[in-house]
Amino acid sequence: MRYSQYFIPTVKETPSDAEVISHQLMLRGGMIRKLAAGVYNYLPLGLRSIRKVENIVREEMNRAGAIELLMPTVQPAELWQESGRWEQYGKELLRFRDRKDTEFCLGPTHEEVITDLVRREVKSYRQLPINLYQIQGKFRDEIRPRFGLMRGREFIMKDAYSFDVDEKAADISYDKMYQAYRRIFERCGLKFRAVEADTGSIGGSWSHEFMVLAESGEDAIVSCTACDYAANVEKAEARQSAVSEHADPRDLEKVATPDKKSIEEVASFLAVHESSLVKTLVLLADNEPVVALLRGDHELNEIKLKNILGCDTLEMAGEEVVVKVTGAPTGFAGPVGLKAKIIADLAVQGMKNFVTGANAKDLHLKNVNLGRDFNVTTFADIRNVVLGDPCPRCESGTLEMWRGIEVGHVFKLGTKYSKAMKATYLDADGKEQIIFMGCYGIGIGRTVAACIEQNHDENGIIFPLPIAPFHCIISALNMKEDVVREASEAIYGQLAAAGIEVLLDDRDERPGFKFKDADLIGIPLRIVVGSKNLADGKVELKCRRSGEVELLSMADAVEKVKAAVNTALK
Ligand code: 9G3
Repeated sequence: MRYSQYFIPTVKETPSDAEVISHQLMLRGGMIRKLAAGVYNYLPLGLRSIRKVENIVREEMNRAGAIELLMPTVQPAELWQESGRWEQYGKELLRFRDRKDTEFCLGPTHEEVITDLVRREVKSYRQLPINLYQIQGKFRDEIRPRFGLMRGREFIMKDAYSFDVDEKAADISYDKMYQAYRRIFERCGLKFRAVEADTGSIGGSWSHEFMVLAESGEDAIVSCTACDYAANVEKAEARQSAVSEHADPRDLEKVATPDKKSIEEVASFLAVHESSLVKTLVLLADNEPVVALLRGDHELNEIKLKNILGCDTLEMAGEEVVVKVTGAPTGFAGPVGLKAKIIADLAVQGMKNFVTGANAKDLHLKNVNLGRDFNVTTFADIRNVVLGDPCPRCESGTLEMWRGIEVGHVFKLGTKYSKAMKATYLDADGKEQIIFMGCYGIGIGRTVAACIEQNHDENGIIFPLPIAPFHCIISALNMKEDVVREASEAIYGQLAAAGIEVLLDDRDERPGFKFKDADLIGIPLRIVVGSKNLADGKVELKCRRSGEVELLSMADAVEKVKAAVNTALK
């Protein structure tokens, strides 16, 4: 490809509305252009990387025995009404009516569509297992699309769905996908971790997220220093600290805490550590008040609490509900004398003589003790784990914290959709059985963006070769000079003939301008052709990642590029 006849609108200045480096570099590198909030044009360079990721995904999905198909983007509302999800989702599901006033939505995912297809076409156990996948545009009307392709509204997803005779077989399908995902992200040159994750609104029994480790990641994950346990903080288990305090219960004592509401204010006012306070949170679970107790220095994990309560909605109660439930304004709530359902975190179980609100304005209680002063409905793990917590899986490790970008998510769905939509098969005895499902997603654009988050420097992108838009760029310093033009064309022809993806920068621009563009768009290998070095029969070969520069004969430079590409793609 010749740069002068291609379309790579690079820009020098950093766009103001791009907050993360991958968004900045994809705009500056002429890879994407925004059409509307969260809706992007994939320009030629961006599309080449997108297609590379898609092809790696396709190869590994096919290798795992999955079969590619393509479902429509437009989905009839009635399928979502059958699965019960039409009412479950709000504005994030973009709905519209066709000319006959029939309701549709733009597909944010395809569980309903694929289950409808399979319930019509699969009748016998002989047709199972089957794993069908597609690579296709999705639309989710995010309230705050941002970070470029990392959180778009329209985005390309590979979504796969497995169908099995029973849970045991479904576990095998799940594991095949889990292994395929590891190969995919390894081949994309990413540093990633698979972490235990919450199944969220999708339902189902179990899920793992594939997280690319990056400081700009929106997700918080933990991993053990000793074993291979890793989890999204939403799900990471906090093991109860075995030790419980051995102090004898002291007499309950009211203490004035004028206008001291927050944990920090009360702790410092009473000159005690936050961990000897118990915070009392009032929430509404399906609009019913519920009280959560946590040690003062711990944070409530609302996803854990929601899963334990089994409620559809859970939110912090407003001031008027706090006053109604506790008799006091926010900041002075406590468990003593409360008539509400109390869920206490496991860490509260071992506490003695702690401080809580007194359910009266400007008053707290000291030396509160479980059993004597109040009772708890349920003890459960409802807190976020923190750095240094003991690992819930092994006896020796502790938890480290990371930020991650979720690029893949695999779910065990069980029979959530097959039951609701009656996707069944006849077993060997002719008995009707419910199909067991799994679903498996990869964000294609997000994978490219995450790769840039992990692979860049102050000059721009440093693409891992397998997903680089081109393998090699030839920076011809002055195509007006015959020797430079002839040498550049010769190298270009030899590389192209060898199947190397090569971009010849034949523009009439100054060398420095070309070098800046080459560094910005992150092509892994660069050959510089200039008359000075040519006089010695040499060209310059530069590796974008290491910065290493070699002076070589043209023939050696071509051989080195071919070898480097073959090694990287092996
Ligand atoms: C919706 C909207 C947004 C959604 C969903 C439905 C996320 C929804 C979860 C999944 C689960 C898996 C198959 C591929 C892998 C992920 N956001 N999810 O179901 F209507 Cl508006 O999509 N689906």
